[in-house]
Amino acid sequence: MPTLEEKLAAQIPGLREEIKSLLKEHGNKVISEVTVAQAYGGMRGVKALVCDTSAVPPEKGLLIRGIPVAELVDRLPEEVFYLLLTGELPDEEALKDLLADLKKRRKVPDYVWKVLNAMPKDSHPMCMLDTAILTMEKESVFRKKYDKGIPREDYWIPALEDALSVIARVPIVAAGIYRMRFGKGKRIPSNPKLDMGADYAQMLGLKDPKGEFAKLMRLYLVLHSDHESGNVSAATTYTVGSALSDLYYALSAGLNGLAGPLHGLANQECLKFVLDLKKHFKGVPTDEQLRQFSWDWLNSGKVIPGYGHAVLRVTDPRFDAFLNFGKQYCSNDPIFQIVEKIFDIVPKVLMEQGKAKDPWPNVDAGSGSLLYHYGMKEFDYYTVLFSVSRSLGVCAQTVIARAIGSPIVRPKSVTTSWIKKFVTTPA
Ligand code: HAX
Repeated sequence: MPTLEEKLAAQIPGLREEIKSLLKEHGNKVISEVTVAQAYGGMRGVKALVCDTSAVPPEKGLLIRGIPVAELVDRLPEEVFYLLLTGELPDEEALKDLLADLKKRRKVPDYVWKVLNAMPKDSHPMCMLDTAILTMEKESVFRKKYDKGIPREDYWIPALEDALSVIARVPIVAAGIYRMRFGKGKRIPSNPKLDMGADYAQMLGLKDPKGEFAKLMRLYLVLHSDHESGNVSAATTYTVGSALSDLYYALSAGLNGLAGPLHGLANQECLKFVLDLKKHFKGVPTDEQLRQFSWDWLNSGKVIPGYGHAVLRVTDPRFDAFLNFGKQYCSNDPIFQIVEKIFDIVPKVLMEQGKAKDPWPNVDAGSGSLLYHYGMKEFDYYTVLFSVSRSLGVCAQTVIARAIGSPIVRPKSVTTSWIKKFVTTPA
């Protein structure tokens, strides 16, 4: 049975060959054009990146290596990481190997805790996480090998080393931040008997008598793991990595992007919206009350958090997965009931308003209510959970980028006066 590294070593030459011949035969084919609106508009819709780990067809939502995410909801995050990297789900033995390898790497250097302890007590947990990851940069095997002059075709090997170590360490750091930042008491050590999701859940230290929170953590880590490579966190990780900055630099940078309210931070804003509703109406609002509240919210110039997406044009299947979890485990919780009601009413309001291209819920619309249900009430922490999961996808993407020798990212910018001249010059 080949190890993960051996498996990749066997796949990579074929992948390189495939890309080489595509470039040789079709390198000049145009796959996208850029309009003036797109140049000013966040490059929305411009096809200028290649991502093989996952795809997001607007009418289907997330496919990980071609598999709809709805079919992966009962898998372990480790299985999904293997899938992201290799394109195949691991068999029993490969999974056993990967679990054992990751468990061996569950060690966070002591200096990380010292740095975190020295930070202001009111630092945002995302700032703490990104600082901790960056602080560990000196552990990078990639940088050490690069400094020694490793050949370019072997870059992916130390990148894989870094990826595995990062993935093993990030949940420990993230759980430590939760306990430290929110006064939850001493850190809880990692339990080598547990898989990543269950271990993360127990290190957070929330009561979980029925093991439901551990299940939620596994699901959470699977659902947020990857979403193509054009989103802010993945594109940033990719860009920084393309300069051959190692994974600690690249991941920390990418997760800084996840900390923004239009990206990962939206999940905390969503729950705030739900709780505001509950407070305002002293419980679950009626349909009409919610409709009016949503209109007032929109008319005051705010966006409805958790709704809309830059790519999707259907209900996010990741939202569906959280909704199904909620229906199974916490259907009596009024907070969850409000999430269900918002799903009934808000898309109609957004369609009536006619601005949002996608009136449907995205991944963030429901997850916070589930976390709240299990006692995680510190909104500021929610994006850290997202980050632990997103690390799986962007680490896999980075290994592949090094394997196929992705060059430094360097698109061309133009000035507004260049555009003015261009659009007024007769063709
Ligand atoms: N509520 C109100 N208005 C919305 C809206 C919403 N949920 N979603 C989009 N719109 C508005 C936009 O603000 C924009 O208005 P202006 O023309 O006045 O600027 C218009 O509809 C067109 O926007 P769009 O093309 O449909 O959306 P974008 O691709 O520009 O933006 C966003 C996509 C996700 C940022 C956007 O839908 C939004 O702000 N949603 C709410 C925040 C949110 O849920 N973010 C999480 C996204 C998922 C994610 O990445 N998680 O990490």
